[in-house]
Amino acid sequence: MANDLASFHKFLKSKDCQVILVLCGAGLSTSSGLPTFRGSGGLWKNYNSMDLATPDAFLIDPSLVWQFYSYRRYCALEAKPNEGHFALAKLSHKVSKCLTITQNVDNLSARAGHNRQKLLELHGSLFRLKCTNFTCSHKEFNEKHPLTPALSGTEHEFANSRKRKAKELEATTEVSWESDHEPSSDFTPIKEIPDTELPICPDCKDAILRPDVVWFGEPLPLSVVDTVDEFLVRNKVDLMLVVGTSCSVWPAAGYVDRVRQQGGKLAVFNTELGTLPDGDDVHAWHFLGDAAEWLPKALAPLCDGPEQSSCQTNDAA
Ligand code: BV8
Repeated sequence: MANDLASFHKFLKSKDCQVILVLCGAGLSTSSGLPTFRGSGGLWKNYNSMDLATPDAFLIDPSLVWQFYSYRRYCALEAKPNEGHFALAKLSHKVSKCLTITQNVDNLSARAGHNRQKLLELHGSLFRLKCTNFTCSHKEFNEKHPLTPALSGTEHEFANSRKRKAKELEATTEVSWESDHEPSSDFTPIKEIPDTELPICPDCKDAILRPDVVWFGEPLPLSVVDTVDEFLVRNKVDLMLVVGTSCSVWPAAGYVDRVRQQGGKLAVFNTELGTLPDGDDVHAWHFLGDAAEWLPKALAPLCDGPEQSSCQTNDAA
C-alpha cells in the first residue's frame, strides 16, 4: 500500500489502533544533514564506519576512534531536529501506549522534545561518556566540543592519512610535488593523540573515557532490552512505524518480526523499498520518500487533531 494515506489515517483513527511501537534508524536524521551508516557505502572518508564502531578498534587505536566520534558529535551538535523528529515527539505526548526505539545516537529525538519516558536509545548516545576502567562506574552526559584540546580540528571529515601518504609517494615518483602545496581541509591528516590527551575519567583519573554507545559485538543495555520486552509482553502492538532503517542491525531488526508475529500492522517510512528484514510486506503501508516529509502528514490525525478516543492521552507507556 504505497503512500496510501487514506487507509493509514482510517486505521490510525480506528478503535483497532491503540498501541504504537516506533523503530527509528539513521534515515530519520538524513534531512538534518547527518549521513546514514550505509549511505555512500558506509564510509567516513576512507574508513568503514562499521570497522570503527567496535571495541577492538578502540582498543587498538583509541586516538583514531575518538577522532571519528568527535567528528560525529560535532556533526550531531550542528544538526537540528527535523519535522520527522518533531512529529514522533508529538506522537509520544499524544498517544498513551506508544514507545519509540531509536537506533540513532545523535540525540535529535530528545532535542525535538520527545517524551523521555517513551524514548529508548537502543544503541546509546554520542553524548554519553563512560569510563573504560571496569571498576569505575563513572558515566556523564557531555555535549562539549571539542572534549579535549587534542580533539579540536576533528570537525572536518578526514581521509586515511596512511592511504594519502601512499598516494603522495606515488605522485612524487611521477611528478614533482610543489612545495607550497597545501592539502585541502578534506584531507586533514588524522592525528596520533596520546591517551593522556584523550578524555580522561574525572573520578578514577587514570582511565580514558569512551562514547557510551553499543559497539558491534557488544550486548545492548539490559535495562533497554527489558523495557522493550515488557512493553511487548504487556501490550499487543497494533501498529509499528519502521522509520529510516535498513533493518540490517540485530537484535533491533528483530522487533519487526515480533510485532508481525503478534499480528501488528507495519508502516515503513523509507526512501527505498525492500528494507524490512525479509523484504517487502504486501500488507504493510510504505511511505516512499523522506521520513521528515511523510511522518508529519501520516501522523497528522493523531498529532494535529483533537485527542483521539482510540488513543487516550496520558503519560505512561
Ligand atoms: C549484539 C552505535 C550480542 C555505534 C550501532 C543476530 C542477532 C544478534 C546480533 C547479530 C545478529 N546478526 C549479526 C549480529 C551482530 C551485529 C549485527 O547486527 N551486525 C550486522 C552488521 C549484521 N549486532 C551486534 O553486534 C549487536 N550486539 O548482538 O551483541 C552479544 C550478546 C551478549 C554478549 C555479547 C554480545 C550490537 C549492534 C549495535 C551496533 N551499534 N550504533 C555507533 O553509532 O557508532 S549500529 C548503527 O548501525 C546504528 O545505530 C544503526 O543501528 C545501524 C545503522 O542502521 P540504520 O540506522 O538502519 O542505518 P542504515 O544506514 O543502515 O540505513 C538507513 C536507512 O534509511 C536506509 O534503509 C535508507 O534507505 C533509509 N533512508 C535514507 N534517507 C532517508 C531514509 N529513510 C527515510 N527518509 C530518508 N530521508
